[in-house]
Amino acid sequence: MPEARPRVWVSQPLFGDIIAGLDEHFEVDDTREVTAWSPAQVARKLADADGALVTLNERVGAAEIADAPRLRAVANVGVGYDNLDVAALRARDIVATNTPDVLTETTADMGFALLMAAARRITEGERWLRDGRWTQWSFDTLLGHDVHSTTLGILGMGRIGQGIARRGALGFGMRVLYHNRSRLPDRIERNSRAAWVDLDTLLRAADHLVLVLPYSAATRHLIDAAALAKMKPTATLTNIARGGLVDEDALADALSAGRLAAAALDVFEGEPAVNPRLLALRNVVLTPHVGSASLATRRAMATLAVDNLVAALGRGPRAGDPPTPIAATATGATTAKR
Ligand code: 8YV
Repeated sequence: MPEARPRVWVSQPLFGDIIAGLDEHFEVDDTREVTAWSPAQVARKLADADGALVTLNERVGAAEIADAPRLRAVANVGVGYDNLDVAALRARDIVATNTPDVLTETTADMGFALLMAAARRITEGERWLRDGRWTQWSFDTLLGHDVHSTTLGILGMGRIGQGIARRGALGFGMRVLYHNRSRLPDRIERNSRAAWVDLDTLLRAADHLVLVLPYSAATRHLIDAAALAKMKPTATLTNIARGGLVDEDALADALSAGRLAAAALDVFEGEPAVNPRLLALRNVVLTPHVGSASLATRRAMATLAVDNLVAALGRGPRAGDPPTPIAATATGATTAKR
């Protein structure tokens, strides 16, 4: 009897031609429409799967794998993996993989775009114009804050943080400071034109602060009222990492009281729901978690996730190639992982 092919579950529609690469190795249970799977539904899908390809929408933890005796690999489409309980997966010898590197430059582009949009009030200006409020050119319309020659602060100096640092230093003549739990080797600091400072100094010195650090229980609400109070009232805050890093009510307080000039948020604690206080503010740029959303990069992410699943389940021409396993030290306040 021929050996039964492993079964894999693909939790969301990705690119059909890329997901088709799974067909030659596996029985594929794919998903044709964007679906909000409940934890119980995720558990049911995993129950008879050997592997799964999931996105940030699906949490996979101890409860979801409790009745999944065959599960051997979970390939996350994304570099952030706070949706996976890596310890629970490891305890069951289930390989967990993510998609670093392929999204670095695209996500750094987006971080910089958001920083500029907040500093120069771009989306606010567009809304104002579309609302028909531009009736006369005036000298002081929508005065913003400079980006060039200012101090860029980066919190979490992984690959994406380094990409933002290079953009700031080389493209905009910015002084770049960063904070990371551990200081980076000299060579990386030199390449990024960035200097390590402690968190307090970073908050006080940055004209534009960008969050690019991993989210975990240890970093939840790292940017709270006390942290925001240390920032310059002329500063901007950009978050392209995970919404839970910021206490959104404290941010709304600071923005509405003029204690912070502007913010740009691509991620939200309860996404896709957005704190209504943020929606009501004019000095915050809001985008729907699209940091890595260029066509080329999303295709590269899907391809890498497929390759990871094939490799982790030991199939196909790449059988035995190492997948991209999630790093061994999965948590930590400001460890570079992105
Ligand atoms: C992904 C992201 O689109 O990579 C990440 O961590 O946040 C995004 O780039 C998302 O994870 C899709 O699952």
